[in-house]
Amino acid sequence: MSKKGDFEAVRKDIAKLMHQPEYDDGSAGPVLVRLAWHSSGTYDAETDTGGSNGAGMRYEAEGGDPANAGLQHARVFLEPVKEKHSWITYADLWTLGGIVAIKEMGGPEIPWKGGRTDYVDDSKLPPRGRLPDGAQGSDHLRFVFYRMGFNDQEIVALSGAHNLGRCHSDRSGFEGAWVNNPTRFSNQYFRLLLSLQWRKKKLPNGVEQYVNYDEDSEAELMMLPTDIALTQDKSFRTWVELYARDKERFFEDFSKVFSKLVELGIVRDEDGKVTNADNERGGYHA
Ligand code: DDH
Repeated sequence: MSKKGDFEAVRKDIAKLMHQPEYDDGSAGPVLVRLAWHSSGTYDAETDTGGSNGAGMRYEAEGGDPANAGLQHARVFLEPVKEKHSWITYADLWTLGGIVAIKEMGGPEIPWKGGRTDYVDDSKLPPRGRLPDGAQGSDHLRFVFYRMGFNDQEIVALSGAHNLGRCHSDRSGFEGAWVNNPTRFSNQYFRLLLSLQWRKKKLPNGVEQYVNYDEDSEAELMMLPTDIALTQDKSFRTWVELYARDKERFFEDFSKVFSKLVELGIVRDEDGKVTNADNERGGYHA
């Protein structure tokens, strides 16, 4: 047990659980990043519903959303950290998990503040279907991410998270990794989007994705239809090209936009204290 509010101690313990030789590519990192993103990405700016406050994935309505299949692995990885630092809210732990994982995998430092609540406000619950569907195109990407309050540049920067991890046919129906080293954060995803030849492939389960067919590449890599859409849309493509040639700029922009992602729906006063979290009912005392 650490002192209440000692996020440094929590960060250290999250970093320690990154190495998972029995799991996927040997790291808990990618699935932790996806947990942080799915906790936050249900936000709707217009109705001020969804977002990381409330840690709604603990309950069937949100946790059982097919879009969240597989994220129980991330929650299980983090459980010992919650047991040790019981004062931290799940909403803080799940967002911080992604931030620490990105850093541990060689990515940028991302500003993060605590104070989210675990109190579930029923009027803020997001309906299912708010997260993006990989089978769609650029109109869908804009519909989903504009709703959260992001622009085209931010959509492309955020998509660079697909440098990490893989698709699992038993979770999403898609299969495979985007890059050769999926536990190392870089801009390789953007470089491969532009440099490899991608062709459509129908998997045995009927799901269509893109795979590379270059003879000289090391392994079969994949892209979702939504990833390929970033190269086909003129506005998105400009940013793909920039991030493919300028890794520093990608790291800088990714840091800003991921930080904005995990703050969606969180309101703070000038001292950084969250003003829309009911901490009496679900905050530090939960
Ligand atoms: Fe993603 N993502 N994502 N993604 N994502 C999947 C895996 C991972 C889409 C679909 C999928 C973001 C955006 C999009 C990560 C991070 C982020 C999988 C595979 C699908 C499908 C799941 C599975 O089978 O296990 C789509 C569509 C979009 C979009 O439209 C833009 C964003 C914004 C992020 C982010 O973190 C900022 C990560 C990491 C993974 C790898 C997870 C793992 O277990 O490995």
